[in-house]
Amino acid sequence: MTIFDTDRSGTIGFTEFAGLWKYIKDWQNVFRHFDRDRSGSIDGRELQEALRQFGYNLSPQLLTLVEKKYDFKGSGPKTGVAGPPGITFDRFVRACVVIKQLTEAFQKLDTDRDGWVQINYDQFMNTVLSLP
Ligand SMILES: [Ca+2]
Ligand SMILES: [Ca+2]
Repeated sequence: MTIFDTDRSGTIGFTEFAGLWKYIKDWQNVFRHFDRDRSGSIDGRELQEALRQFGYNLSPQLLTLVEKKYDFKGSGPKTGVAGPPGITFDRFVRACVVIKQLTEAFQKLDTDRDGWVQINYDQFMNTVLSLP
């Protein structure tokens, strides 16, 4: 919840709660917007369209990886719960937030903006572990 705790007080106050509520409402609108077939979940094509509009040009392989990682079926057979195929609302939000944070982490390292970074083990671990 650290992203909503804007004053870093460790708790979520009323204004932060209002911000969180608006944030969720916004995400619900985003989710509904990209759920073109109104299935209640985001499939591969819908995901591609959403990420493209957010400005993330992921390769087809990466899109498949994201889809697999956040697809309900990807949660493993041990849950035994049947859900709609595709990415549900909370997973969609998580996927978008993670892609945003990873992209920003990369861009911070790619200071000359050529799409390449050279980092050592320390920097790699530091980058990955600083992500929430
Ligand atoms: Ca859908
Ligand atoms: Ca670079």
